[in-house]
Amino acid sequence: MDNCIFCRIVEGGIPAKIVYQDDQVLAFEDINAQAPVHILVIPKRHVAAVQDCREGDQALLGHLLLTCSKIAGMKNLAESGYRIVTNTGAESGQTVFHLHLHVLGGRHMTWPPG
Ligand code: IU
Repeated sequence: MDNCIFCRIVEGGIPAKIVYQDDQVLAFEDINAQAPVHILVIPKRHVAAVQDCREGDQALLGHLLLTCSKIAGMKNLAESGYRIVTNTGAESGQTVFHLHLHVLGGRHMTWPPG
């Protein structure tokens, strides 16, 4: 999508600190980190949010979650624990309307989130 900032990151038009990618997904450091580790995992194909996914996206959604787990391992978070978050819709706090999973770790997390 032309006006999507994460699509532009996928295309290389905007720089990002990429930590992992394959043919389907890209993972990069969040520019406004909320924890010592804060990585965004996105599909390379534009999908606005979870609610826009369909039956045919099952494998992609699973791959996104497994990529979060892979990144947690890369960042040595597997033992200490970490949080995976995806905001869906403006009321939830979603500000970029290209599906992304936040992987947050390296500090104690509280619950419930605000
Ligand atoms: P949200 O769940 O849609 O609110 O998360 C969007 C995230 O994207 C947020 O944490 C931003 O700091 C982050 N981000 C980024 O890493 N790079 C960008 O160019 C932009 C937003 I715009």
